[in-house]
Amino acid sequence: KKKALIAPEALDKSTIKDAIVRHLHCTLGTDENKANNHAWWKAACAAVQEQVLERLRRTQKSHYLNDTRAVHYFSAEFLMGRLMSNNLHNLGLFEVTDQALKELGVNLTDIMEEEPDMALGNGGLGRLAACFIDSLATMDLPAVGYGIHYEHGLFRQEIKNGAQIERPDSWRDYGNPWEICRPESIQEVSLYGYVETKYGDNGRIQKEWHPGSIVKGIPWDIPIVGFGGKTVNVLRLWESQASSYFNWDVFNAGGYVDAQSENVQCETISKVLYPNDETEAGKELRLIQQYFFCACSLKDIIRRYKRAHGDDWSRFSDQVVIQLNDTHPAIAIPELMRILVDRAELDWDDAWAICNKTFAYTNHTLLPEALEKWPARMIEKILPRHLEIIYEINHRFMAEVEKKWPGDNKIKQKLSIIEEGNDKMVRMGNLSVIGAFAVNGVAEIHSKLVKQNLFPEFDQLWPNKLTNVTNGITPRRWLKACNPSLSALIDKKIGDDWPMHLDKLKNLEKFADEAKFQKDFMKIKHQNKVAFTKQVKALTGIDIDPKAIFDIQIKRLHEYKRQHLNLLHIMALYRRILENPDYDMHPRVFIFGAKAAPGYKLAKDIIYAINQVAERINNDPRVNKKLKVVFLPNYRVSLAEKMIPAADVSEQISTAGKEASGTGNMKLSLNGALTIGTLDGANIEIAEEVGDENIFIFGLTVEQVHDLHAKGYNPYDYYYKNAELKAILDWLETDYFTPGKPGALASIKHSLLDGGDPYLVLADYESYSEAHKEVDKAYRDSKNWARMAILNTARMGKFTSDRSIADYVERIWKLSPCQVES
Ligand code: 26Y
Repeated sequence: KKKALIAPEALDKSTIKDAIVRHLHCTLGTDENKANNHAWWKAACAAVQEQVLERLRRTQKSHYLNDTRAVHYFSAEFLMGRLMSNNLHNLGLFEVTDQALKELGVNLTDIMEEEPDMALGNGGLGRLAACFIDSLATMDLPAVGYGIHYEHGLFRQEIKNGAQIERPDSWRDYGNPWEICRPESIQEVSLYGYVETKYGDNGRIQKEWHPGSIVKGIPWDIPIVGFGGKTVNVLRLWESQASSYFNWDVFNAGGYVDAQSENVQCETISKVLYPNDETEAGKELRLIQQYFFCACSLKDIIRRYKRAHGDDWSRFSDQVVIQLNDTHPAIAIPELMRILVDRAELDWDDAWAICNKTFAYTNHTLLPEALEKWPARMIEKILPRHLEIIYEINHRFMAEVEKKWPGDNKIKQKLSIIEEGNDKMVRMGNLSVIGAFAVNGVAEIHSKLVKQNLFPEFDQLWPNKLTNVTNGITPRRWLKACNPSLSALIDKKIGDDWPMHLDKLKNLEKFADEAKFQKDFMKIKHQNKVAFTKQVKALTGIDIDPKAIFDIQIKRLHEYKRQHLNLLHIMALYRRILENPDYDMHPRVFIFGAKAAPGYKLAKDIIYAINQVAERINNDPRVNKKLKVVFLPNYRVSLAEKMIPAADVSEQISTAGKEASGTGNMKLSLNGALTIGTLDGANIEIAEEVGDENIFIFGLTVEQVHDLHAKGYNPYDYYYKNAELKAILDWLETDYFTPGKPGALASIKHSLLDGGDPYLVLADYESYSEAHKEVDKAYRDSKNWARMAILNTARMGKFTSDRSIADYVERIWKLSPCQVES
């Protein structure tokens, strides 16, 4: 008889101890005396994974028996970070495992450091996908995440002489204890070749794609444990491999080595994550990556659907909804059409109706350089049938446009999936809007701009298609797990159900003025800062004072995010102190974490500038009682988890209208950091929630940015008007920060003056500098600062990813939870 699943609360210390030791012996083949931290970590993971897999099995059985409708989250990126702490917390096994390991003479915090980050994403979009699948499982919603099993995730960043160096990331070198290979679900995907047109006996034109190459997709499943441990969904990631039979001929003809080189090509598909975000490079391999994972995932979905419904397609869109995380998986739209029309032999209109009820699309950016466009010729070469289908979709859509706007060729040109020109381009954004039944932006302001500026005509054509779902973050990882002391304090004050119902943090408001609570809250912040100070020392050798204000900017490096605005202000403070040693300010440590896309020259120059300015300031005894600058190398999820609990100030300073939402802003505020920020993205909604008196807003609004550009922006106006600003910019051209290398930082100045300052750094400088004076003043009123910090934490309830998911469910997915029997 099968042993019943042990409820997590019934798993006691000795059971866990036994399981860990058993895995140390039987899975790792070592023993307590020989095991190092890495072996202990693996054994502990295996013990946890046992619990996870039993719950996964039950979840899958429940979903199958209930024939549930499910959401399929298609994303080229999942930035998962580490899983151990998260899984332990979500299973409710953290404390007891900590105790069990203690008795074995092992420290849980130490062994968790052995886990490499799963960095299969660039930044916000990838981390959002990770938070969303956490919430989906937590809310007992049937969901599958689909993506790519990159062999190398986002590069590891090293800083050498101030400059970024990229090193390969190898997250699986010593095996990943969480993933399960599923050879029984391997799929095959076609590429290249040509299309044959045939005439069937019913007079119908039939298209047959004769592929030039076939690739195998091997699924690796990562269990996603919901909080409370009832539902365990999966993240299914596809690894590419050469299809063995396809190369058979070459093989027999004595082409063993040739066959191998073809293998290598197939296997490169899932080799590496493209480290660009926001700038599309138009690389063929990237398009192949996108098609590869979409085609594998669709086949997987259809196999599962057919198991329950056979060849009856009429219920497909009742059972399946596919969310496209940006346009990266948009090729799934013509792929589903191909399957329905060419394979299942449905009429075009019936097939299109199914497609149009299946796909929904999330837009994450308005920046023109991030909107994906593929050369039609490239699609034709790799996916010849898909290009035909895209043309057909477009042809029929153009007829609709003609009906709505007769004779208006301008509008047709604008809405067409095809951008005409010497090199025809396929606009994936337009394809997505046309193929999806719902399109959403990721914050109120962003969704408004998507409607007004990006897709206004689509909004007129389909007034209910475009909508908003404001982003969120999982409070399990971003408060409970990363900030255990603050979590314990909150538990004590308001009970421990806030991780599931983040609105309950509101109950902290009434303690915001209570001296004792303020003291407890700020004491935890201080302890977190002390702990972080040690990390900084270990990672950089820099000493920082935990009594200083920790002012943190963590995000990808981009001109529009304006790390250089932060830098200019740091230089201004430096200069003010040099000019007046008594310059009145509370000591401040500016801390950065940021990776630049390897080909983004100016972004790398800004990293270099931050490091050079830091070097000079940190070694200048004249200012060191007041000012330090730290650039932490290799910013990633696990580093964010250490930085965020230690932050006093959160820098969210993008040019208004450019940051779609931001999610780091939510994490920092949730952990009691005060935001200095522009009225951009989710900052606006954060300000609405926390109240204007608990946030430092500065700079031009979206409208003012628009007006300034319209009337003609001249950065030199600001340069000549503001003596301090001019002095700082000129300083960049000297060799003060780069001894012996004058001009090494000049590219920043040039981009801001002759380059036209596209992100209005100079226009916002003065307002930013004034806002920082307010921050400084506010910090010195420590009681009021404590109150503001508490109110930030208390009022972040809206930004749980559970609320985002609830919005998606209600507005787009129409899903119901499925209780898993325990
Ligand atoms: C086309 C390719 C080069 C590309 C690859 C990655 C383009 C964009 C990206 C990633 C974009 C991204 O991370 N966007 C961010 O999404 C977050 C989640 O919605 C937002 O909070 C954030 O404002 C936005 O910049």
